[in-house]
Amino acid sequence: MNAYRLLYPMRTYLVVSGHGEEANVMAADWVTILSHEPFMVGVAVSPRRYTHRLISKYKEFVISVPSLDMLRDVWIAGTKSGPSKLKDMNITLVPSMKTETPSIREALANIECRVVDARDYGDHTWFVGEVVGWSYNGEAFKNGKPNLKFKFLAHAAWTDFVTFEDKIYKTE
Ligand code: FMN
Repeated sequence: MNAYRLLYPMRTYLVVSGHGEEANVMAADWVTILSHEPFMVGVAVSPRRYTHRLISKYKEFVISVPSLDMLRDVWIAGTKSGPSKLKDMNITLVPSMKTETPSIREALANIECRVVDARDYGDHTWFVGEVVGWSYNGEAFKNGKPNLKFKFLAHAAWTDFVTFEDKIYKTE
């Protein structure tokens, strides 16, 4: 068993890179918030990914938040390589607010990033993005928090995905 699975379940995201004919989408679990002000996020991308080439070239990426309803597309994004996979997917790429890299209309949110740092750690590159724009489904993020009815996606093991129970446990 891969020891990194001890950190699972993890959320699964889509990373959009490139634009026009070169636009590409891959699945990524290894995504995190790094700073609130300014808002910065990081994603670990293997140099073997087509996405790595596109982020390195354009210095931008968009983190899209899929729902369980997008699982088929997430799986294609995470198992096929290069922009040709988009013709097998049911997503619509739409212009972003601030980046040339497009957003995904069907996603619950799109977080537009400009690369401010890229550093290799072992077999992945850690791309740090400053968030320059975002868009989201207002029903999926009502009253400033995620609405769990929208089935936010998480990853348990290679082919196994889960979503959150629609129940809130309060601390007080
Ligand atoms: N690859 C990474 O480099 N980083 C990740 O965080 C990552 N997470 C993944 C999560 C899931 C659920 C799946 C299915 C795959 C993940 N991958 C990750 C693998 C890439 O998504 C996969 O190699 C993809 O085919 C790369 O596409 P590309 O070559 O078009 O960029």
